Amino acid sequence: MWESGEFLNKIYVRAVVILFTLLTGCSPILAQREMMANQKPTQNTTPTRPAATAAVTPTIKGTPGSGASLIETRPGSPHGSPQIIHDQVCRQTAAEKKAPGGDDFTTGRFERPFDQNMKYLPALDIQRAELYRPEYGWAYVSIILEEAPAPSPAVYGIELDLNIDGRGDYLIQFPAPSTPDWSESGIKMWWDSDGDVGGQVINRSDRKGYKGSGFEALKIDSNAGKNKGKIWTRLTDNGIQAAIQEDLLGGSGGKFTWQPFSEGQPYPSSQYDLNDYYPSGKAGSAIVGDSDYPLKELYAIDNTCKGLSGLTPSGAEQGVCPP
Ligand SMILES: [Ca+2]
Ligand SMILES: [Ca+2]
Ligand SMILES: [Ca+2]
Ligand SMILES: [Ca+2]
Repeated sequence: MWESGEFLNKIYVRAVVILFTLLTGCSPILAQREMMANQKPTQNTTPTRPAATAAVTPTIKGTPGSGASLIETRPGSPHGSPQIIHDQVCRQTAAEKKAPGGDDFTTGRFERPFDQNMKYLPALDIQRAELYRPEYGWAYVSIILEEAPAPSPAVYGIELDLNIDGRGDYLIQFPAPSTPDWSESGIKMWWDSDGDVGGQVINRSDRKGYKGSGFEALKIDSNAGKNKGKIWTRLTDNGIQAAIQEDLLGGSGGKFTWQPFSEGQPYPSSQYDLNDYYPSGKAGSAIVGDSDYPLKELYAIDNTCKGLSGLTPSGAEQGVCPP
């Protein structure tokens, strides 16, 4: 649970906002959805919006009632067919100190499992990610790597966009778990409370740089005992599986995008989106022939495209994996 004072305060503020919304008939979220619904399905347009839009507010449901709920309080094992995201791997081109492709700084797609000397880091190289949503209150994300995950300070994680506006809402970070049993060691979840992640130009690098707060609110910090029980991790073959309570994702019918990542050392959550914070020349590039090659300040990082869950793509969603 959130701290009760903070939680009550949020309830009060939300109640006032909802009352105001009902009175005025003006809902920023609805307006946003309508705007998305009315967008023509063009792939390459990138709307420019002010830095701050309505932030998604974390919602927390009450503890399952006695005997009335199927929600399990501990994760189990996923079943059913996962949604799969395939990612570029760099093993074949590692000797040439380059990524074969899949690195596009402008759109925030990183394929940089290399150190600053362009030495290959297979423990950071994501080859596949999977999302299972088998009900019973949990979603499961698997990150499969070219090699067993690296120990701390490396972190792995998932960026979540809960209203699919291109601005990440939650940033989940965890170290490689030490065993195949579910544990909660070192798990953090950051929230962008003021909606400025993504900068001035959503889903694209901001040419003038980024001065915002990124993900600034720490909502889950398992080692400090803050909001435990909601995210767990375990070691799998060459990878990590995370279990996320679906309450955090809008429930079993929740719609969101999910983007797994790996980082050799955690980039501060305040620097997200990283392709807004770092100018391309300072970030460097993993693509030979690119004028920014080799990697400079933004290195030892990999991510996938954004998977869309809970709805069929209309073509209007930007920055998501191709259907
Ligand atoms: Ca990769
Ligand atoms: Ca968002
Ligand atoms: Ca941006
Ligand atoms: Ca922020």
